[in-house]
Amino acid sequence: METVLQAAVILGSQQAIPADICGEVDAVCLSHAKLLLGGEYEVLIQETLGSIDLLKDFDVHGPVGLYTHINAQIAAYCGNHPNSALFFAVALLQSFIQSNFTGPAPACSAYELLHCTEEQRPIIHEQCIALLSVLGQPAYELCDDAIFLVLSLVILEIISGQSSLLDKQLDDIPVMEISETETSALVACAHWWRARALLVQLSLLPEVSGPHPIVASSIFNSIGLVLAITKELPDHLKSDMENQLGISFYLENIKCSLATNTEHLCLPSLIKVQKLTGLQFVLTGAKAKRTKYQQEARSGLIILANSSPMALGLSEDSPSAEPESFALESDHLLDRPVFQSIGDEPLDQQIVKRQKFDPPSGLDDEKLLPVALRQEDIPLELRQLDPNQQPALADCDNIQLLLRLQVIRQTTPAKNPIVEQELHAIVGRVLYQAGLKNWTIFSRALWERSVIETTGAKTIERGLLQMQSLVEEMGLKITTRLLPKENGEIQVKNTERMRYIHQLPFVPRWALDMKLAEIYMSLGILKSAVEIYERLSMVCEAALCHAAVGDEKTAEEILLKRIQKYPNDARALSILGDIRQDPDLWEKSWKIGKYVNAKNSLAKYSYNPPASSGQDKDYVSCLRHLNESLSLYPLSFETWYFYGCVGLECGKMDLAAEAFTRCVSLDSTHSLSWSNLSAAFMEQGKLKEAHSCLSKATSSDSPSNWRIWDNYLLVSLKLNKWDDVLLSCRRLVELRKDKVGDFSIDLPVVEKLVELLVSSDFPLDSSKRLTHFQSSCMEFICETLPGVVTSNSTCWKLVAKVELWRRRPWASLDCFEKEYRAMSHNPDLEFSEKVWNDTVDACDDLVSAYESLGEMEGKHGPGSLVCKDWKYKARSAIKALMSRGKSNWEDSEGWDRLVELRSNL
Ligand SMILES: *[C@@H]1O[C@H](CO)[C@@H](O)[C@H](O)[C@H]1NC(C)=O
Ligand SMILES: *[C@@H]1O[C@H](CO)[C@@H](O)[C@H](O)[C@H]1NC(C)=O
Ligand SMILES: *[C@@H]1O[C@H](CO)[C@@H](O)[C@H](O)[C@H]1NC(C)=O
Ligand SMILES: CC(=O)N[C@H]1CO[C@H](CO)[C@@H](O)[C@@H]1O
Ligand SMILES: CC(=O)N[C@H]1CO[C@H](CO)[C@@H](O)[C@@H]1O
Ligand SMILES: CC(=O)N[C@H]1CO[C@H](CO)[C@@H](O)[C@@H]1O
Repeated sequence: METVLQAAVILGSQQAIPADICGEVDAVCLSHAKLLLGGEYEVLIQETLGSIDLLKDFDVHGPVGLYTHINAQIAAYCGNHPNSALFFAVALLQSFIQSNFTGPAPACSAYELLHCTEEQRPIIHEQCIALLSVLGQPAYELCDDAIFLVLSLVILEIISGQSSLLDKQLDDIPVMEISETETSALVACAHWWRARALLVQLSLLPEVSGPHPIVASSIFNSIGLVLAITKELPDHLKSDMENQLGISFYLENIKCSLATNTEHLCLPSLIKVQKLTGLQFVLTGAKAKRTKYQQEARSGLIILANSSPMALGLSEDSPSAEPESFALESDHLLDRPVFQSIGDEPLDQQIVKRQKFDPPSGLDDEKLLPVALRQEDIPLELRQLDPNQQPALADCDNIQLLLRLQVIRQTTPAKNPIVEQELHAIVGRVLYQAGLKNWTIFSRALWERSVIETTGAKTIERGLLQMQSLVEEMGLKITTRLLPKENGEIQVKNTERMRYIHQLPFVPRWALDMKLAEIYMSLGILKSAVEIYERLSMVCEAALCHAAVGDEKTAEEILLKRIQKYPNDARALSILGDIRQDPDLWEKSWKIGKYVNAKNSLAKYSYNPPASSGQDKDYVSCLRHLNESLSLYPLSFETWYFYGCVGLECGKMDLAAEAFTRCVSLDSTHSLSWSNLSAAFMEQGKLKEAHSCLSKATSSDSPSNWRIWDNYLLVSLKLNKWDDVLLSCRRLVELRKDKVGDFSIDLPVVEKLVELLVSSDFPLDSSKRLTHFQSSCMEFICETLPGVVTSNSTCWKLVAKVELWRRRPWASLDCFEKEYRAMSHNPDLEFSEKVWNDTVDACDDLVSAYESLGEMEGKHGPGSLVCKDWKYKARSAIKALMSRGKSNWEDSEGWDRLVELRSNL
């Protein structure tokens, strides 16, 4: 029965505890669950600490000593009271999040609750930071109450029965096995919370690294997790809980992919969660006036969206303190567009292209952003919405939209104006909706909006202003109000601020500041950026700022100071190595902290040593470094890609194939990886595999890369896959026709295609249809080709051949006429005997064509002829050519041929 409580706590929803359950569950558990859901973490922590004296007899023995001590003190409690221990861990984690992510600041600090002495505090804090550090990267030192996160992680490791990631014995990356039937609900809940806690820990690191992302994502990839919990629920609650937990699970799965930089894996989960909540939405064009001052409506984008009644039913009980309603229009900060005519604005071609629309109509909802090109493509329910007064969305649907926004941002190149417009449309849908605003969702949407605005030249100032005031607001030093006002007595409660914190990407308070600093940097405002980094004690980032503007000296100085004070900061060492290009520093960084980027830098150095080092390119060391880096952190797409390219380059095809296979499993839309993978397969003689990779490559993210199509052509040719040969020919002509003219055609291939086509039967009987190959080959040869190749006689002959096969002798004759015309207009005719010879050939061809085709049945059916006066036309062609060649070629062999032709007629 306690499972009901655990599930409710995972959902963060009071509603999820049925009223009639009170008599059936342990009273302590129930009261703990209520404390958690009421945001009273401190009370729960204090109560639990009453029964375990955590830091009793604690003597300082370094980080591992602290870990061992805590572990020993708490293990028995976890064994005897697993439910309470889990609630305790949750309270610790939530309390940590409240202090560092959401606020408001809790009334007393962790050390007060733990009764630490003044002398103990800084030492314990330092040791906790060391425990939370990962592969040479220190966790963020200024975070508050780090001990809470450590405690929480320890307890969760114990309950879920997993080996610890805190005491750094990382030989094998543990793989999670969660099974619907074998795993108990309690352990499943502990896994779930542990994954959340690991993501919190990751957000304290400058770069994603280590086994933590792998453990967290293996938990969020086990769908058994939800079923392991629900199997222990009373029957009447099962299906409803399964649905709610499922929604949360997929949202968190997406959040986890985003946090671990594996955002390309998000789409399937986004689709699943959309199906679960029944969200309907679509992006379409609209006319809109953006500001009060704008006279004319311009075309823009809008998201139309609607939640299902079921999802709306899931939204929380009404918030205890209603945020005061406030004017979104508050002038220059938040002007809101007014929409007119929806769906009949032509969408920008680029948006259409980005979506890679195959059929020109209809709605494909398995995309990140389903697009409706025309009004009739918009689902009926959405078409009926008032675009300026769209209904409130369920919270889970707002979150989905914000997650999609993040996925789009992380998977598209920065500063693409089309993408910015799409993101604007998403944020707009979340911000401008009827009804009350949820603090977390609304403040996140405001933040996203200011991030987008800082990327546009026109809106950058406004964006910065918004961003600054949001940052101050989160620090509770308010100047310009953006968020709902917290009137003295009615504060936004911590529970409301904490709601959905595990579904939305984590943005710790300092991350807001960091983003601001990043934007200052991108604008070249070095001073403000450095100021922020210094205030946040982010020495490496400050150094990188200096280095970025060419001031290596200052960068080195501050790094050296840092290393002097913290000799174990492997990241600082490695960054100093990057600035000095000094392999010794990287080696040292690897030795003391196994900092993965140090290995990557070493690999780059071996691959491309500077001339001054006197060393040669060293593939063996390069591959060795990359191998070691990847063994510790196998989620890095860039590292696998580099590994694969080096492998290809030095002929290690097995290695390259493995590397690029990993690349495409991390990002299945990366066409260069597919193409390189196929290259490795080709070398291994695996033609079929190579072909299927290329077929993936051609349908992925850069369909306009002609090299890939060229390779596809070659492989398809070898495998006699004529449909694909044809397809690649067509694409190649399209891609290259503007650039290299006639040379975009591979004639021998076209010849093969023609041979194949004319050896098949042309359906005479009108009831028989052309095969796909026949019709598209015909179109290519008879329509595309003549458009790009105008003066190549071989080519014209091929077209003529196909026209004849199609029983269109008149069109065939046309080809010969065009060929001859093109050749005889060559200005070199007078000077070059080669051209003269070729033109005589063309004339010969034309005359034979007149002879053989002229008397056939013409295009107007029985009684008509292809060319009634063919003899006359043939003669005049010969005559015209002779008159042009008279002065120069009268005694050439070509001339004699013309004379002969004339007399034969
Ligand atoms: C690194 O090399 C070892 C030994 O050759 C091999 O077993 C392992 O698979 C390699 N690791 C990677 C990530 O390629
Ligand atoms: C036609 O093009 C092919 C291939 O591009 C070339 O080999 C051939 O010489 C060309 N013929 C003429 C007459 O230009
Ligand atoms: C033109 O054709 C004749 C034979 O028909 C040949 O002897 C002559 O070398 C050719 N000239 C050139 C430049 O190809
Ligand atoms: C670095 C940082 O922003 N730390 C903050 C964590 O949260 C506490 C209280 O909520 C703030 O006082 C700290 O400044
Ligand atoms: C947790 C919370 O505050 N939920 C609220 C979010 O906003 C909707 C209205 O838009 C309220 O009904 C929820 O109670
Ligand atoms: C054979 C092949 O396609 N190699 C490519 C692999 O990827 C690198 C980097 O993008 C290209 O430069 C190679 O041409």
